[in-house]
This record gives sequence, structure tokens and C-alpha cells, in this order.
Amino acid sequence: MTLKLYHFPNTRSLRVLWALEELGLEADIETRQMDRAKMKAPEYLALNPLGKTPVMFDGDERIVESTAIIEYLANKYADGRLARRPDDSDYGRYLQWLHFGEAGMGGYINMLIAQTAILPEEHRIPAMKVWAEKETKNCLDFIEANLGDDGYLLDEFSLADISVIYPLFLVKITKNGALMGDKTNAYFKRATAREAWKKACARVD
Ligand SMILES: N[C@@H](CCC(=O)N[C@@H](CS)C(=O)NCC(=O)O)C(=O)O
Repeated sequence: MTLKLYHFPNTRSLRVLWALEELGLEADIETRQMDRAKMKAPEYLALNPLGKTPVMFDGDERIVESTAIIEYLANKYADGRLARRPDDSDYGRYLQWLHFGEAGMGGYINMLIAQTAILPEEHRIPAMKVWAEKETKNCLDFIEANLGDDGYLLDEFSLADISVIYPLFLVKITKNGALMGDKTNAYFKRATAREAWKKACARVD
């Protein structure tokens, strides 16, 4: 196994780093600072033609899409730990949350971040901000309604949490945390108290 991850702090490569830590897998981690211009330059495009993060290599095999990468790691190198199999009773919910964190929620979160943090004020569109907040809140309410007073999305911590916690992290760091319900806030605190999350976040250079 020769895993190489290009990690950009605070971006979706955090999901991959977190999964590597949780699963106890070794990888060569090259940390770079987020710089959109450099990510669209030939040197980085040769690594990831999308000019996005994350990208991971397993030998000659290149994989993009953070939630696909974490499932690949668990199933290929960790005997399916933190994943679920078709005959598990929570397999459907596992897949739902694993995909919801990115496919269901990622686009709205990106829009919210663009309209509240990334775009210069003069490029923001008030109607888009309202729409992004409304759709993000809809996603957050769905999470809130499915959480108990303790524990995780499934009976035990899983890749589904690694997927869903990342957009919650974005909601928090862009100061949109008021959109999150009490159970979701407690869930976020619980998950980010894990040693593996802390180690992944500490990797900044
Ligand atoms: N669905 C992709 C999204 C990748 C993505 O959009 N990454 C962001 C950072 S979190 C990025 O690279 N942005 C740079 C850009 O769009 O220029 C995944 O989950 O890997």
C-alpha cells in the first residue's frame, strides 16, 4: 500500500485525514495551503485535473471525491471498519448519511459560504444568500430530527459521521452556527472531541 494524500487544511481533505487517523492507516501526507490560483496551475492540475481538494493516490490509482476516498480506505485497507455492509441492518441509513454529507448538503453549504464568507461583499447576491440559508437550514433540521441525545448518526461512530461532520464544521467556521439545533451542536462537539479529529485538524503544515 502506497497511499499519498494532498491535504489542504480545513478543506474536504480533512475527511480523508480524519478517516486515516480513525482507521490507523499510514499514508504519505503532503500538506499544502489553500490557494485557488495554484490549484488551477499546471503543476496541481496534473495531480487533480479538477483543480480541487482532496486528491489521493494509491500507487498509480488516483481517486477524487472525499466520501468515495474514505469508503475506499475502509473497505480496501481496514476490513470495512467504520463502514457497513449490505447485510447490516443499518446499511441503508449508512449509505444515506455517507452521501448526504456531500451530495445532499455540499452544494447548499458551498453556496452559503460563498454568499457569507468567500465572495467579496460587492459580488454577493442577497436572494442567493437567503436561498442558501433556507436550504442549509432544511438539511440541518433533517440532521437534528435524526439525532438522539447522545451517540452518533448510526448506533456507533461510522464514516457517515465523518461525511456529515465536515459540512457542520463549515457551518461553524463561517459563523453560521446559529442555524444548527441543540442536538446537532452537541453531536458536533462529541464528534470533534475524538482524538482522530483533533490529530487531523492539527496537521496544518
Ligand atoms: N465533492 C468534492 C468537492 C471537492 C471541493 O469542492 N473541494 C473544495 C475545497 S473543500 C475545493 O477544492 N475548492 C477549490 C475550488 O473550487 O477552486 C469532494 O467531496 O471531494
